[in-house]
Amino acid sequence: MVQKVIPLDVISRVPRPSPEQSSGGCSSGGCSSAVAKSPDLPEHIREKIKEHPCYNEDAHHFFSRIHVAVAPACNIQCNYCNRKYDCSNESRPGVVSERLTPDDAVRKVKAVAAAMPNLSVVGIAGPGDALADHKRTFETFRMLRETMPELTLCLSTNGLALPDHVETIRELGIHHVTVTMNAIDPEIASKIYAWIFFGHERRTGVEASRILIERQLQGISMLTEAGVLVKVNSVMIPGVNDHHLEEVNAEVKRRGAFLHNIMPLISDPAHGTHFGLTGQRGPTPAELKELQDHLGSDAKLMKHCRQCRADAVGLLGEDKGQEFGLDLLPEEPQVDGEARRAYRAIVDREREDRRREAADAAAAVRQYAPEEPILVAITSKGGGRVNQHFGHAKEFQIFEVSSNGTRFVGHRRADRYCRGGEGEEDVLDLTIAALEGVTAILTAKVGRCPRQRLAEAGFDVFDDVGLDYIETAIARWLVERASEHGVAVRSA
Ligand code: CLF
Ligand code: SF4
Repeated sequence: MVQKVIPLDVISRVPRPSPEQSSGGCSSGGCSSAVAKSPDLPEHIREKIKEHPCYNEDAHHFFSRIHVAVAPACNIQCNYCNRKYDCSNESRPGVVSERLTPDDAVRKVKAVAAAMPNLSVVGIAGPGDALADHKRTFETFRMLRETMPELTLCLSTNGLALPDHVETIRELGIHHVTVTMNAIDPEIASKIYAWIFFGHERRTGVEASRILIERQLQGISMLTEAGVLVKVNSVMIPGVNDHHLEEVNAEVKRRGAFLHNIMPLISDPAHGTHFGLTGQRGPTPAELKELQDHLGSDAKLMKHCRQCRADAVGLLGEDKGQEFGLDLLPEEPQVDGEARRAYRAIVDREREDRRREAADAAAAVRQYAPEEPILVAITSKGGGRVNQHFGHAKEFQIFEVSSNGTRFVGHRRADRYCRGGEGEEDVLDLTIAALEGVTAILTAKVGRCPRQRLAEAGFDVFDDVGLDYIETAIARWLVERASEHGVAVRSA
């Protein structure tokens, strides 16, 4: 019963014609990751990232990942982590609901693949370090490789043990490895790490940081030489390493890293971390964007990371983990290969369709967008479309729009405004604050009350988008704005 399991709510829409103004002309003004879209990307790498939601921004609209929490131990102590919480490398702080044995992990992956044909990647990202107890990690990957070879395997590590395991990573066909690296200067790193456990002893201070950095850099070089795609995650910590991340970016690129993901420090005293308890703040969205803009388009930056939990399930930004607790899983989940193939065929058509519409939309953007960039917030539950109601959004995708084109620049978290049919006014205040600097909100639908409050706060709210692709919706809004407000039309 293919139709029952394909997540049509993600990819379906109300068909409507393109606006007359947006047809004709062509540009690369689409919103996908610049790295994934590079024409220089060899075909075998393009194939490796086609369905990886983290390595390819375009893929994250369509494909899901599951993290299996089989790795509770850690061999270092980061000042932004409390062991009672998820690994901050790859997750937002919050307890992992269940720690899994390798057998449990395989059963859970099968159950998720049976229910979600868009599942493409299995990651091990904690809740500790995936290589601190490498046996559990590799046993899980080995069993998955045998039982579900179509899934992409992905590993995340702090890098301390990495050089010892590159050969096994290569043997197991793990093509994607993330190394969290916050500094290449041991003095700076010593402000981020309390200790490391190496050579059968605990080490601290600059010496510990020097060892960690050497091992991280060595591991990155070994992986890239072995043909593994490496993503480097760095936590941006204002006043500690923010001005140093440009050097980190240059060094990891020199060693062949495919992507660099700069994530904001999450620092809440309630999480009990060293940074949280000592008042170290995280960067604002504007500070993060300023750094990303400063690094420029050659920096190979990932901008769509959601800092997910170590037991996350689903599209990036959503978490269906609660639906797949061990006690809810069938003993023998049956994966429907036909449903998986059918979903991919639909996605191929959708991607082609979106590419075409984005090219049309780019002409309208060139014509109607202001020269100075503005920020537009989108509500989406996947498929690259504006297909989520404002009241259901827990995050907004942010696009920068100017006469030069449209580009994805990140996301802002919010809380759900609509609860049980009622709007939460306090939540709306927080959302308004989170969307600071944004000009317009494009959404599938918004109620009368929140629309009014948002308008009073200065946002242009537009919900006449008919579940359009994001690029088309932005073009439609620009055209509408031009006709309503008499914005000057520039020649294309
Ligand atoms: Fe997981 Fe990480 Fe693999 Fe992705 S997450 S192990 S690379 S499959 Fe992705 Fe989550 Fe960001 Fe990580 S959004 S925290 S970058
Ligand atoms: Fe925590 Fe991960 Fe750092 Fe270990 S590597 S201390 S689990 S954030």
